[in-house]
Amino acid sequence: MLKDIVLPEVSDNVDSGDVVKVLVKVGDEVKLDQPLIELETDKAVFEVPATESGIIRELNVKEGEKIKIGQVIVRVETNGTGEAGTETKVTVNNASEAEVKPVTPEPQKSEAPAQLLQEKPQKYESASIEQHIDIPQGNSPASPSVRRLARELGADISQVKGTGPAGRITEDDVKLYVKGRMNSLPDKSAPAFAYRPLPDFSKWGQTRSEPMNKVRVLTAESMTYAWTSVPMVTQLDKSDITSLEEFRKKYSGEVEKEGGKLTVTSVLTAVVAMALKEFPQFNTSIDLSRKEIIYKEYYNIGIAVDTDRGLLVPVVKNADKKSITELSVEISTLAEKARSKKITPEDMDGGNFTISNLGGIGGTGFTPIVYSPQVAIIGVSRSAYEPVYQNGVFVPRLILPLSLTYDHRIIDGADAARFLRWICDALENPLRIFL
Ligand code: CAO
Repeated sequence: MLKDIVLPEVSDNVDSGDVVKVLVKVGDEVKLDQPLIELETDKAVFEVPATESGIIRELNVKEGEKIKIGQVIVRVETNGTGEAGTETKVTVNNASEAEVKPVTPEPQKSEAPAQLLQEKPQKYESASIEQHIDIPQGNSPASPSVRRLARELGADISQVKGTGPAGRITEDDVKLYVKGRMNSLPDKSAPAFAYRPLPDFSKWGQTRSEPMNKVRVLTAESMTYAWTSVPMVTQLDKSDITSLEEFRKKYSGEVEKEGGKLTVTSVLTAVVAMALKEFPQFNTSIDLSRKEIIYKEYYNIGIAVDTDRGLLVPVVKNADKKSITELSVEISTLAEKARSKKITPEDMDGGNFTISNLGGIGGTGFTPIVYSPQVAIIGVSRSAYEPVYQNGVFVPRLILPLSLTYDHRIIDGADAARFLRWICDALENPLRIFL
């Protein structure tokens, strides 16, 4: 038997809507509740479900057409059990709230058994809103099928620019967005950093080319990634390490007996581990895909080591649990392993924060690059005696220049200033470390 499926009452004050998409065709077998069309009204875009199951024999609507409540959408050939007869009212309250409510079915002259007529309203009561209606949210007006497509393709619909009427996102917009994403993925066969064609240098003189080693390629990739994706700021400060130098001289022999070298690097590693506990946002990573901050409750400090192959960054694991002697021994061991090519990937994994000490070489200051996904790095330059004005006179004090580069997406300038000052204070009062 042929039955009409009509556009049900949608909402108060809404008597018609535009067909955005027709989801079925003649000959399709549709099931009860299966979406037939997407309809757009002033209030929402939603799917209109089938109120009958059967085979579609007539399709009476077209995309772009305006249809009225009660207008026949399709005629279906049912199996004659007569599940029909229920008039469905789809209520759309506003753009953030919607519900599907049945109107109490009135017995029609159809042959529907009473039992089925009673079951049907329950079915609509329990149906989830998303099953039937997908309300445009925020700045991403899109129909349910477009949203579904975006979900299937793993695209974040809020990132897709709509080109349809009133900025509505179309299927093509989603496909174009996904295509763009695919094209912007790095070509695995090429280094993941941008390069431009070079001029022919031999025009100006003799040249020589040699392949970049693995360390150089990886350094170039990670530095380019960090430089181009992380908004960084560098905070500068100075620490008076005159007392620390006395401490270092006094105990360096003892540490040496244990196989380590007591330098500003090992003391700073202990201080940084403590500082990260005081300032947890420096011990994080950002997950932009989820808009989340990942706080780490372990304190692994990377130490930049200058090797003849290039820069390597072995990691002192759980630095907060180690004495300064242990840290000194471990840093000496890791630096030696890095320089003698014995370092393993595990030795370099899992760092949360990096220390780059160039002071052994020289320099009065530099701005290191954050080793993303870490969010901060501290640079150490060469300490030198400077005249410091104290109690009316200039006195010679050993001053250590420090530079803290941080990811400004997660760390504010004031926090960076406080963090670096905390470190400077701790170095100025080495006994504080043992409190
Ligand atoms: N100011 C003054 N002197 C310093 C100093 C500083 N900031 N840091 C170290 N020194 C001194 C040490 O006390 C030591 O002096 P002595 O030989 O008289 O005892 C000497 O410089 C050499 O120290 P070191 O290099 O053997 O030991 P360290 O713990 O200071 O450093 C390491 C270890 C691995 C960090 C260092 O060897 C290294 O490789 N530094 C380069 C890091 C780098 O390349 N960074 C740039 C990365 S790009 O951002």
